[in-house]
Amino acid sequence: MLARALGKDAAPGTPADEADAVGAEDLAAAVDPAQQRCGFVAIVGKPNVGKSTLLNALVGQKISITSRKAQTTRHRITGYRTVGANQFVFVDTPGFQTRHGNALNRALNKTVLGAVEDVDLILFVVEAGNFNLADAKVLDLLPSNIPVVLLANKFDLVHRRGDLAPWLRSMQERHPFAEFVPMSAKNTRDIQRLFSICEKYLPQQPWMHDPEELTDRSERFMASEMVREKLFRLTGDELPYTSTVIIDKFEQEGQLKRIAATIVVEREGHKGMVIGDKGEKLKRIGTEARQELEKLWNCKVFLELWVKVRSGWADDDARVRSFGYE
Ligand SMILES: Nc1nc2c(ncn2[C@@H]2O[C@H](COP(=O)(O)OP(=O)(O)OP(=O)(O)O)[C@@H](O)[C@H]2O)c(=O)[nH]1
Ligand SMILES: [Mg+2]
Repeated sequence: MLARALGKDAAPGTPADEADAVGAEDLAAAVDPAQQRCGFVAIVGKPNVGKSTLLNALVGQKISITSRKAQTTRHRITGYRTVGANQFVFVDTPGFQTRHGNALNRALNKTVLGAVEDVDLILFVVEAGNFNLADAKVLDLLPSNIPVVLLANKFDLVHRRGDLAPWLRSMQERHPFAEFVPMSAKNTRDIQRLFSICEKYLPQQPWMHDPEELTDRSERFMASEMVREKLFRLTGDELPYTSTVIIDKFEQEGQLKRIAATIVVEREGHKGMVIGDKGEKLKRIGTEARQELEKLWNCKVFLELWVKVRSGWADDDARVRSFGYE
């Protein structure tokens, strides 16, 4: 189980010293199970609208990787947060792919469809003031029996805020949204406000997770994702879509985690781009991923990276599955 770092289990926005004073065990003991509420909140939208940034802010710790490039998230990633009597199970999803129909994109879209079934609330994320065909395709997928909140993210980038009123009215005609929330996933106050908007949709039922628990994802998964994030952030545009990361070794030696991972790319030319001049790029990817993992786990990490070419993996259903995509 990947546990929450100390001091992160209190209500969002609570100063760290107060957070420490209310430990997770106290919290669990203090809330009568008859009063507890617990439910699933799915975060969906087209690529790059800020879904994972939002998940991390809601969970209070970085568990889902983010980047300026589309197709960053490739899995359903669940993050937990308990605030007062309410336990939220947030579900981050890949951006819904409408461009290419290769095996990887089909797997990503299957993941999105699976994630919106049986949830209590859907946060449909768009960029404030924008709505195009890619957004419309996601909206079409949403089940009609689940409440949907329109989350107009990146509100900080909207210069003429007065223009948003007619846009919101036009959105009202597209779907019977339960609520409209213009906000920024990077703004703490907005995140706090979002908790109070979402809590009423949680059914009254005992919590499903220890309040200290953070995510359903394993440490191995986190390791491969952090490497992939650095690969996304530190390489050119063409590379991310055709590369993936697999973990070859994950060993615990006392307080040290020893990890070996392979970055899989599609072409020989891509290999050079990942390795860089005199291995500089690969070294930087490794260093930044290691630092991120040490912060997440609060322990020392030894990370060894390799690069391998597997032509056409993203077009090959069996290979896409073998690399851990649904
Ligand atoms: N200005 C601004 N940028 C934001 C906000 N939220 C997210 N971003 C940025 O938007 C980019 C995409 O964020 P992600 O969280 O990776 O987006 P995503 O929807 O998860 O993307 P995919 O996983 O590829 O579908 C990143 O560069 C974020 O820093 C926001 O509220 N304001
Ligand atoms: Mg994402």
